[in-house]
Amino acid sequence: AGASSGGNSAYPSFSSRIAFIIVTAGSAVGLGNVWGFPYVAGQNGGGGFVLIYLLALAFVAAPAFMAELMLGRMGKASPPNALGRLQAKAGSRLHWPLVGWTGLVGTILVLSFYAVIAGQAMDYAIEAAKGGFAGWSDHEVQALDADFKSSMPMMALWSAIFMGLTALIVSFDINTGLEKAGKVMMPALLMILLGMVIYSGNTGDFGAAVDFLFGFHKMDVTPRLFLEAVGQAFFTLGVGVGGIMTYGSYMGSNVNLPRATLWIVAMDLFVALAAGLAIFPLVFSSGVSAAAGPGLVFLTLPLIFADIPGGAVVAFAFFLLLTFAAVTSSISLLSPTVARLEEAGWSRRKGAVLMASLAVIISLLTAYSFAGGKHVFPLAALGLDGMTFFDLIREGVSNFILPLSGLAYALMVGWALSREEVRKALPMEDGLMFRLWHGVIRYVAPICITALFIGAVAG
Ligand code: TYR
Repeated sequence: AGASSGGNSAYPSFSSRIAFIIVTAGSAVGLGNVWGFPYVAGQNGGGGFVLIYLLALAFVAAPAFMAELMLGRMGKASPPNALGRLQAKAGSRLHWPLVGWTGLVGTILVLSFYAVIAGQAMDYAIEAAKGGFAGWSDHEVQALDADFKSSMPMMALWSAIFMGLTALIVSFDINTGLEKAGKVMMPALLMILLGMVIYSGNTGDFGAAVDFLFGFHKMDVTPRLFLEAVGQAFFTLGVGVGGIMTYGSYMGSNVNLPRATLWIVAMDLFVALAAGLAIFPLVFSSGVSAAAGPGLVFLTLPLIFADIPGGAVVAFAFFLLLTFAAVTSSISLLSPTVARLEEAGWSRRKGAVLMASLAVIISLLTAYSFAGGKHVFPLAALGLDGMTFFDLIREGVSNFILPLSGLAYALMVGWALSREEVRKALPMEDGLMFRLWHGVIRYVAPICITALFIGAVAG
């Protein structure tokens, strides 16, 4: 059973349009939205960064996301094989499957740090359930974070638990595993998030949060800022590693692809902004720094939960939200390699266990980066001064693998496949919307991504 390498009718498919949208939105909505967006926006000064991020989302990442879904639905196989088929169709001599293989490596790299951070979220959810952070001092909150991050066995254990859960869900067929998980966790996540925004709006400084995220502030516009904004836009949608292509391959021909894309991008953006509006009002009313960095949700939020009314409940809800967001994304990250192994005759269960174990082993590099503190720079010898393995993996994936794959997708869809073929695959009428998107995929996205890299190298 399951996927064979032929594009036959036995190829699995999500059971309905809504199931497809929920599961794929679950993939997009992840740690990148709730943990990543607030801290990256915070570090980069708010408003201006958010504006560039929105532009990058609209003109580069979302059109590329649509292209990736389309490639998946056209290719109906794991990313390397789907792209191999499309290469043949386009009669191209370039090696398209290479982009698929790079993506597969990317999925495991993302999982390797996802597992540690999701593990910390799970650990904190348990801490919150035991009575929250009520009355904790600055020192105690820092000690909790430091305890977690200094203990390799603890991080490895949580990483294994998180990946075990992920592998369990992925080992079922897609309608039982991926779909059920999405249908339970996504609505729960949205409810908890809305509850938090309302709570923060009443308890914290909502005006300051809105001004920070959407107001205009003087800031330095550097190539680095663009790279971060574009990287965040790609990461948040999950474009570029083949998770989306794999979900696209399970998308029925009855799904309106452009409309589904709009829904998913809108939901992803909504969650990122809502996470910002849940976190920053509390940050500003408590006087902690918005630029706290990756520790924002673990170092800063518990301090705030420590002295607000109902803090324990809010804390538990928040870390549960973070965990759900992570799981609905990690199952998408594990799917492409498992699909590829299925094509090689493996069972889903065996494939899921093998790839999850690999992710756990590589996650030790992230754990080591945390345990060694910020001051261990094992890569200095390579000229990557000031970077840990975690930094290297996170930035390497979001700022390089994702945009470069996005560029490859844009060139495949915009230039190598024929315009008619692409239009019929979506399908879209030959109207303004299609022309706009096709123009963006053909010119705007490739030019922006290329300019970005030139800027990053030169700057
Ligand atoms: N989009 C997810 C996030 O924002 C990360 C992710 C990346 C998920 C690629 C899936 C995927 O295939 O956290």
